[in-house]
Amino acid sequence: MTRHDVVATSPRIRQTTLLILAALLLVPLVAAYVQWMIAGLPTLPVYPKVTPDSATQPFGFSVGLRLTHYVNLLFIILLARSGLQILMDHPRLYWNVHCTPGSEWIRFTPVQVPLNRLYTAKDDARYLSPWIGLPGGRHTLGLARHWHFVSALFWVLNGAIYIILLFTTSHWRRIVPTSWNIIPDAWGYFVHYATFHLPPEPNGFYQYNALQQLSYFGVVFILAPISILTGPSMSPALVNRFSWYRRLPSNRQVGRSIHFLALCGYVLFTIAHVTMVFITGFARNMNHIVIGTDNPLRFGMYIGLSGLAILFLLNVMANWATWLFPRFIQRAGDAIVNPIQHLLLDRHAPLAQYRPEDISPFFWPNGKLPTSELWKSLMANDFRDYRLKVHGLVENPVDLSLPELRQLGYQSQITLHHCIQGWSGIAQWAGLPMTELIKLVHPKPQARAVIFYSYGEGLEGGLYYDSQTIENARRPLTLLAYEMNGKPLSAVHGAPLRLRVENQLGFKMVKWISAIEFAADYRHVNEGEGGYNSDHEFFDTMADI
Ligand SMILES: Nc1nc2c(c(=O)[nH]1)N[C@H]1C(S)=C(S)[C@@H](COP(=O)(O)O)O[C@H]1N2
Ligand SMILES: [Mo]
Repeated sequence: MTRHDVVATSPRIRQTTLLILAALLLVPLVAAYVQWMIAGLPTLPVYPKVTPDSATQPFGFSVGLRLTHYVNLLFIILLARSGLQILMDHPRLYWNVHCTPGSEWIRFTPVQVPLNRLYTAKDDARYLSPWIGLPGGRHTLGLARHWHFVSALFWVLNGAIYIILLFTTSHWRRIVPTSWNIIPDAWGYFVHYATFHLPPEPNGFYQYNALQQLSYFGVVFILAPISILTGPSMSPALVNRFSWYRRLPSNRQVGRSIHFLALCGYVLFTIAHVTMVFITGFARNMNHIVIGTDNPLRFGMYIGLSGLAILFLLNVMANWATWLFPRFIQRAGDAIVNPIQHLLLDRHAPLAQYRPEDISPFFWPNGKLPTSELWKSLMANDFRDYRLKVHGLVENPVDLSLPELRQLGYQSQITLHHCIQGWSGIAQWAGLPMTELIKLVHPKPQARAVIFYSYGEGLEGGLYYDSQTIENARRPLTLLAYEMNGKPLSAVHGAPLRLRVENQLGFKMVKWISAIEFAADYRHVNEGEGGYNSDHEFFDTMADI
């Protein structure tokens, strides 16, 4: 960055947000100290000493609970690592849907966005060490997403098994509070811990202390559902169809920010949880959760530590496999996730439209401006010589000028754009609905894919392209746009013609379109994955989330 850059300045973390987050942690701490100094330590409930014979409540840890606890740890680690990798592709979090540079509440990059030269969202992506990120590196978001979605599915499945085990036995009583007394009791424990007074602990094999029970309950029944609900709030197919879902977290960026804060919640919980497991009798606690026995021998500890070593190895292998066999990871991810996307997301036509006052003041640009002489000379002449070539499996191949495209039909829409990297923006787009073009060219019945070719190159060279299913191409909001926010499309945003497919992520919306091909499938184009980013960056072939 040069000294003369005009930049959108923002602090690393916004002061109000920092104060709120700090207050959430500090207020209870200060309150605990004040109470201790004025009134002394609160009295704690007395938990009677229990043995297997005298127990009146469910106790112990069944094989199922111990296994789901372990599997949960595996997937939550994979989710956290791949999630951080995704975050670093647009290392800024916002409370507003427009993602205007400078308006973020936190950024994980030292870069201030320059406003006086072309700086794309791709330029803004950061490198992440493979020790933290899965798979690590820069521009590896596509592969991280495969890990994230597959892990999310297995994590939810594992969680469902755990919940079923909990409620089909009476073990739910161990973590679901049944009396409001839990709140003052938990506070009593908190005052003890916060002021470094270790209270006598009940044996966790039979009973948890109040604070312990409340935090387990919070993680399982509050934090996990928050993660599960905020994830899909980032799906264009879902929120551009069912606007009520988007309004739940108020907007995509609120959903994304909360999704991240939930991760912070798991990390804080894990630190506290592991610390307590250590200081309240490590060997006995490990026997409880690893082998299900209640004694102070070290057997469970050794097996448990080996289990952790296996988790570490699995993570190393995940990184290694991703760097060595990225195409395999992409195929496996698609094979597992695409049928679910198909079932839940892809069948719905997007509907959501916005009001003119919702239009974003700034719209992040992406991609590389075309460098070809052809495009430059077309541009210099205001695209008067531009011809859109439509060919392939059609009865009536055509070559259309911009005025001819205008005559074929006109539609204007104000919609929310979702970039795979995480940013969003609202803009008005106008142009020719794809359905009108389809009527004109008459695709043959074998035509299932519509491939859009660009004048521009992708990041690693070679022409950019992407494809749509013919179903998506026929949807009412699918548009060949030549206008943005009431003006002819600018060079940066795709002049003279770009695609809008509102149930898909931005990378499918080819800018600087040169030609459209109707085909049976997309296998014959370049690497055969359906688009430049799927060829080069292993992006999913379906982009509904
Ligand atoms: N030709 C071409 N089209 C492209 C891209 C590109 O790199 N080249 N990037 C895509 C991505 S990732 C996004 S998010 C949108 C961004 O559109 P915008 O630059 O108008 O915001 O364009 C899409 N179309
Ligand atoms: Mo994007």
